[in-house]
Amino acid sequence: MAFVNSPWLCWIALAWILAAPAGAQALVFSTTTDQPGVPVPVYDEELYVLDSSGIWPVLTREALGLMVGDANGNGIFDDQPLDVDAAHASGNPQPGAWLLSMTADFTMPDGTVIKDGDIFHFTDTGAVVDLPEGFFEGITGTTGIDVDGFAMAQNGDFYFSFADDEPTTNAGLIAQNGGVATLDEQCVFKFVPGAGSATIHLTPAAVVLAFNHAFAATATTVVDVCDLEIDPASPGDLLLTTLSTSAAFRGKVITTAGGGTPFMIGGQQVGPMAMGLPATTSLDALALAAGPRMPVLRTIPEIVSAATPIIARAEAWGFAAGTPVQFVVTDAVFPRSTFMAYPGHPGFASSPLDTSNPLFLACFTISTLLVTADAAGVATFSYLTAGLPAGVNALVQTVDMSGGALSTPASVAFTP
Ligand SMILES: [Ca+2]
Ligand SMILES: [Ca+2]
Ligand SMILES: [Ca+2]
Ligand SMILES: [Ca+2]
Repeated sequence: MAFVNSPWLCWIALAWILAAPAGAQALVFSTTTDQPGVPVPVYDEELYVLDSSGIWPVLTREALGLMVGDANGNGIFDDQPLDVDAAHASGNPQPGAWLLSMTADFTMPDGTVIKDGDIFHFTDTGAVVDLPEGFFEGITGTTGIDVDGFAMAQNGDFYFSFADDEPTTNAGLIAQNGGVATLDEQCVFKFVPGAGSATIHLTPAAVVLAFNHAFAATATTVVDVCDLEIDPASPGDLLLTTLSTSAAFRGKVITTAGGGTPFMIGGQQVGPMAMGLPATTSLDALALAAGPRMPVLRTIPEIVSAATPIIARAEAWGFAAGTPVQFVVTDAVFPRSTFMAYPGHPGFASSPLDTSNPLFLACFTISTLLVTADAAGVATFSYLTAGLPAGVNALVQTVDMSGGALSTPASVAFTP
């Protein structure tokens, strides 16, 4: 067919891709443990999106380190929370695009403590708790909980799950729980704003039944529901994933639609195989994509030691082949660089780089910092670390000089 090589077809396809509604065929996830990846692992504190062309980072370890800041004061942005265990698109611009919950408490440089039961988002200058742990305790009659699943419907109703079995004093929940005062970690709760307490939306038995129905299995437990999301194709239903280690369920995602059905992306069942991850991978965060794929910057490695000189590199992915990509570097500002919004730019429309630093503008005059993206859409800046001064921490971000898209930011620290 002659049409195949027509340049017009490329433009038609591109227009179709750009017009596709965000998240229509994409699902954001996090893994429960680090998994192998190239050129860097898939870290459990990161968010990735799965779409019909594979997986892609949407919250990188490097950017997360900058969003938290240097909490322990060692001059390195290495204070990422241990593990993201719940996520939901916030509708806010970066760096606050995700409502998050973590598996462990952590402290921001300004002293703000984010608890494992909090739902929070990052801001230009720090982090804000949207729904505190105490709120979830109040609506469920519990204490010391860890939220491991969270989703919000269009009408503001929200759904959540706990990371552990939790004793409750709430008479309504005990009644819904068959008279049992311990709420199982497999429970999915629902809260309607304005109500006095949450209700059990899915009992453990209902969750197990849905997974058994989806995979023609006869399990008696799925261990723990570890995140949930509104089914984009059936908004009255939920997507669910569990900590089950059974081969039938591990790392899989179902929708409760139809009594329990495998959730599909690009004609494939969502799970470790579709993600190109080991079959032993479990997922602990599900969210709908907040926008199209954005360019991603990785510093490899993030920490460079002067004692062992290497050829280090910064790699920016996700550009069209042949795109001129400008690397921009400024000194880090401690303990946390303030993010500045660049709403006119596609991609990660925010930057922690210090525009008052003379390096910012100087970068645009250094020819080696302007790199053409290769056939795979990757722009790489490599450098020999021998002789570089220790104690310096550089923030790096790239910009597509033809389309203006900004990549995610990253840092690289030079230690003795
Ligand atoms: Ca995780
Ligand atoms: Ca640090
Ligand atoms: Ca949590
Ligand atoms: Ca749970």
